Amino acid sequence: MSETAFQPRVFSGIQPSGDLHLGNYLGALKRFVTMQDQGIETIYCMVDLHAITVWQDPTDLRNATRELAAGFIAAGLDPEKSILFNQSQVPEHAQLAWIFNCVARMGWMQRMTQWKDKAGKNAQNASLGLFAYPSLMAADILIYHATHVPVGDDQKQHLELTRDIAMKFNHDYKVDFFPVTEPVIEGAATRVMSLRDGSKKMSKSDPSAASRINMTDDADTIAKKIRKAKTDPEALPSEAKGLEERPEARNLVNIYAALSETSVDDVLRDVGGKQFSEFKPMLSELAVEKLAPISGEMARLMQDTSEIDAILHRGSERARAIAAPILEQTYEIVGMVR
Ligand code: AQP
Repeated sequence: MSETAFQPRVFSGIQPSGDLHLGNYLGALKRFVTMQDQGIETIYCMVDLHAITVWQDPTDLRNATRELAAGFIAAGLDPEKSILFNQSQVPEHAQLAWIFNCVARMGWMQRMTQWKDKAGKNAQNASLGLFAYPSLMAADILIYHATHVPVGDDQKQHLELTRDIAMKFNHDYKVDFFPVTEPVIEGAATRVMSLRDGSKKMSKSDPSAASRINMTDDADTIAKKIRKAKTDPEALPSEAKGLEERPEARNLVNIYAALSETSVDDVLRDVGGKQFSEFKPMLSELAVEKLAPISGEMARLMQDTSEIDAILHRGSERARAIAAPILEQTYEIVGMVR
C-alpha cells in the first residue's frame, strides 16, 4: 500500500442488490480478506442505501443484506478483526453525502459511465439517487478518512470522483481534512466478465442467470454454467499474449488464475495446448473446491439471522464511533452551528 499522511485505513462495500457472484468475490471480497489479514484497520459495509437507487422489494432487500453479511463472514471476514455493518445503521454516511452533493458538480456526475449505462436512454425516469450515487460512495469512504479502497476495475471512475470531491472540499474550505484515497485494484480478476459475453462484466443485474456464477450455486449448477460458457474453437495458448483477441478464453483463464492464486502465465504453462473440453472441467472442479465451503457456511449462518443482525449492529456502533467525530468536524469546517 502506498503511503499517505493519514493513518492507513481500508473501507469498501458491496450492494445487497442481488446474489453475490464470482465477480464480487474475486474482484472485491477475496481481497477484503487479504487486507484484513495484513493487520490494517478494515471497515466493510453492505451498502443498502446504494441498493435502493433502483427498486428493491423490501423483503428481498432485508434477505439480501443478511445473505451478503453471511457471504462476508463465510469468505473469511472476522467481525472482531474487521468492522462489518450495513450502511443504513450509520446515518453519518447519508449526512456527509449531502455535504458532498453540494461540493460535487453536475458535470462530474453526468460523466460517470455507470450512470450512463444504468440510466441508459431512460435517464429522465431514473431516480435522483442513482445520479447522486457516487457522492454517497465518496461519503462512505471519507466518513472514515479511509486511505485505501479495494474494488474491482469497474469502480475506478467512482474512486477518481471520490478523490476529486476530497480535493475540492479541502481546496474550497482551505483545509487538509479529507485524504485523497487510493484505489486498490489488484489481482488476476479485477474485471470478471459475463460467461455469455466476454465484452460485458459479470453483474448481479444481468437478466441471464447463466452469465454469472453465484456464491450460492451448487456444484452441478457451477459445472453446468462453466460447461455452457461461451468460448472459441481454438486450443488454449501457452502465453498470455495469445489471449489478447480472445475475451472469453481470457476470462476463464483469469478466473482460474485468481481462484488458484497463481498468475495467468503460470496457468498457461500448465494448460497451454489444451482444448476447452479439457480445461472447463478443470475450472469447474477448482471453482467448486473453492466456493462450496463458502456457500455451505453461508447457508449455515443464514439459519440464525439474529446472530447476523447482532454482528451488523455491533459493527455499526464501532463504525459510528469513528464516523461521528469526523462528521462533527466536517460540520464545524462548513460553518454549521452546533
Ligand atoms: N465482474 C466483476 N469483476 C470484478 N469485480 C467486480 N465487482 C462487481 N462486479 C465485478 C466489484 O464488486 C464490488 C461490489 O460491487 P457492487 O455490488 O457494489 O456494485 P456493482 O459493481 O454495480 O456490482 P454488480 O454485480 O455489477 O451489480 P449491478 O448489476 O447491480 O450493477 C465492487 O468493488 C466492484 O468493483
